Amino acid sequence: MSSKDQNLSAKSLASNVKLENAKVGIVVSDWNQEITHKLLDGAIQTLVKAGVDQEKIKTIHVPGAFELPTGAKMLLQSDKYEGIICLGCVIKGETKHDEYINNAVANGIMQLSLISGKPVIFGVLTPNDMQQAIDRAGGKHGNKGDEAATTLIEMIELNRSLLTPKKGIGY
Ligand code: INI
Repeated sequence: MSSKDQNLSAKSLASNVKLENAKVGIVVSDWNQEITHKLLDGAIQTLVKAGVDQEKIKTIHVPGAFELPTGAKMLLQSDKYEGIICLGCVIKGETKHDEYINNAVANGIMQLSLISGKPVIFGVLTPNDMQQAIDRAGGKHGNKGDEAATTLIEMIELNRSLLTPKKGIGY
């Protein structure tokens, strides 16, 4: 189903996952902040709803989406967080600027996640125009920040389930 017909937060709203005792980081880009701060609100709301203590959510701000991977790396280096959400909004312009930023950010976030072994979630909108961004930041297509938080919760749960030694398994 294309996003044209889909509320992208439907999955998040249906989720009953609970996450106890988690410390998580959020990196938010302040470029297009009328959008990205709505993504931030959605992410925090979903984390809190899932049982994450608001005081255990560390939010840092970076100037633009291009700086998201560096911000995420700074949080990961502190070794305090089980996972990170990166939030941004890169709106298509007249040049290919957006493509360079989006590719670099997606690659940077994936590399960080693979190298750290921790979830680093790509919560970056890549719309063609401001209306598409509004639709995905609490508008008719839901809130991508909410969706990113649900993905983080599921990935932390998965990581915990694999790290916790199970009785009777000798390896
Ligand atoms: N950063 C964004 O997050 N969104 C944009 O739409 C955007 N545009 O359009 O240029 C943008 N540019 C800034 C970029 O992310 C870096 O902050 C800048 O290039 C400095 O490294």
